[in-house]
Amino acid sequence: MNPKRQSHVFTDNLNSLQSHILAEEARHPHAAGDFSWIVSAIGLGAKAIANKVRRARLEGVLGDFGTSNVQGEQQQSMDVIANEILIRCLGSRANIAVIASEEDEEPTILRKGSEGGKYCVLFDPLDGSSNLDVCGPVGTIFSVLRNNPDESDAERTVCRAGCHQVAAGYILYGPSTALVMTTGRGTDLFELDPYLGSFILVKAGLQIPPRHKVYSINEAYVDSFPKSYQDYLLHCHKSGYSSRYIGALVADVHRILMSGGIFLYPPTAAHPNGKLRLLYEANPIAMIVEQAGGRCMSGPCRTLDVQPNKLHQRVPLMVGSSLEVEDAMRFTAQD
Ligand code: P6P
Repeated sequence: MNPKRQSHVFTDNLNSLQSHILAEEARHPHAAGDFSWIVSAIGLGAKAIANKVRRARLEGVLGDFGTSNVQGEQQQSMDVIANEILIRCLGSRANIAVIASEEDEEPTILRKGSEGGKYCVLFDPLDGSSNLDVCGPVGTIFSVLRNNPDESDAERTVCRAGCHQVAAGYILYGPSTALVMTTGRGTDLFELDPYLGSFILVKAGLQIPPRHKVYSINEAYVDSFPKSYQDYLLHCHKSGYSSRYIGALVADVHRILMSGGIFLYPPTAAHPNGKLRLLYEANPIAMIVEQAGGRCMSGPCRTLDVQPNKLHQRVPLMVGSSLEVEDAMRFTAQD
């Protein structure tokens, strides 16, 4: 072959999110393509949200919406917009039974099991949205569970331990738009090619370095952390650690997924059970990180084993490189 020609022969194939999921489904003969429908809806919603995020200031949709969500937090206009986009994209998928959002007090029942509702999708439509006002990174986080057709109560249907998730992922709206997802067979990274309008697989089977001396925590609250966390931070200060904190969970976790390190949101005076929500923030992040060789704890428990009892339940979180989390647990395990 002409040597010049060879330089144009790609060493790896061009795989989109869609073709990657279809290939995954082909491994499971019983899969009926249902799952691809959900992933394509999430991918469509992510592209629509990315477009809105990048034009938010030009379209005058930054800042407060003027209402509070069920958490009592000021809703940003873009929280409401992103929430509506995801509901419109997911609502059209005939195999989704229940959707639940950080922005809505109750889950929404779209259809029963007997009407084809096979899955439940939970999401934080725009995590860290206050970063938008300063052109900072924000994200969407999603979790997919199987529907329980014998359970009539929507909240009980989605209040399942994170180990039952069939898929989880996030989209990071930063200098590029990255989508990270797992279906329980490793964690894969896709990047949105704005010219193709597709998420392109750029790395399958991400692995978090087991150790990296960077911790991520809001040290402004250190006086109200449990003493064990204060002792751990002193250990970090004396052991040559650096600190990074973006204030958007997806962005801080993505840094850890790419380079390693540890993120902590301990119990504080304002949030004695932790600030982050178990079902649509901690659980999907925990599945993603564990599938990439990391660890995720909520107090003394593995996050994915915590049994939820409320849709908007909060938990403390300690997530990242396996050896970094193990070091931190030596301080906090007795809490
Ligand atoms: P704090 C954003 O509001 C968020 O829910 C996460 O994305 C982020 O990690 C955390 O809260 C930041 O909280 O108290 O440090 O501002």
